[in-house]
Amino acid sequence: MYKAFDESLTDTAGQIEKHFERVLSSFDQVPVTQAMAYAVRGGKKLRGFLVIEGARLHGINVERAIWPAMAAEAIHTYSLIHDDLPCMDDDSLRRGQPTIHVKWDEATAVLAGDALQTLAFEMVARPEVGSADVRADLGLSLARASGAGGMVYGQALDIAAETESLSATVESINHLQKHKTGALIQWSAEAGARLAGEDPSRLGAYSHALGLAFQIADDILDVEGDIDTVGKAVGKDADLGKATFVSLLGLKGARQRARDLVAEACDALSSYGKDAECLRQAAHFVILRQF
Ligand code: GRG
Repeated sequence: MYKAFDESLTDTAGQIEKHFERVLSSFDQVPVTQAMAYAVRGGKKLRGFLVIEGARLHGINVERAIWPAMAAEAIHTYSLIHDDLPCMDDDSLRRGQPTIHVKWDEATAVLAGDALQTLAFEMVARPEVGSADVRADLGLSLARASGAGGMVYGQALDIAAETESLSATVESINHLQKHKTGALIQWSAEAGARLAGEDPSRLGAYSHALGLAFQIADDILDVEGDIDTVGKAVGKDADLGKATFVSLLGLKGARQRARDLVAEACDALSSYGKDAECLRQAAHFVILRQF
């Protein structure tokens, strides 16, 4: 059932990795650039896939879409590197491999994250991406999605919530996750419409629901997944006494909410018809994934 999506996701991941190799090999090969190349390897590349698939829906070819796809993955990878640092989640394993501060050191991890963040803005500003208006729109929206009103805000709320789990509600977790993981997923899905200079609201509605379903699936994996398959430590939320969709809704309730969100995401694509089948399959994949 998920063949078209599976093939497409694998193919996209390969193309994104190849482009990263090309771009990163143009820098002096020092620990920070080696750490960047190591960090962008592996992972599902779901955000890059959303950019390329959303672009295809709007008639934009992969030669243009690959740059914002790399931007989404560069911001995502920077967030993972910094999130794994001892001052944040303190993780030693990511994608089944040692994290950057473990394989190199903390300074290299901070700098590799910083440089991936700035690389993302270089990627959307490249002339191959489109007109100056399109590039400015992509850069502005990416800054908003990833910065103090987006992902960083969500991360700050998450850190604060570690000490305030008693007051957490489904609404407050929705708000936190909408920013922490949702904002970049939403930017990724909307980028294709932005590349075409078109209204991103249908892809926005799709990815808003998708982002929340993704996070619920992540909370479920933290409870039910095993370290070898997930590729990172599991059971951390419960150990820290953190409020999650699972702790608030229970496993059954969280699964049902995720299924409802997937249905909502698919409904938002109805006007695209059959062309959006791959994005619908992506929504189903997000809650069935094991890693
Ligand atoms: C440090 C500014 C800053 C932000 C960090 C998103 C985030 C904010 C931290 C990541 C922590 C985390 C594990 C969140 C759960 C959701 C998530 C982003 C999972 C990992 O994403 P996948 O499954 O990873 O897409 P791959 O490895 O496939 O790329």
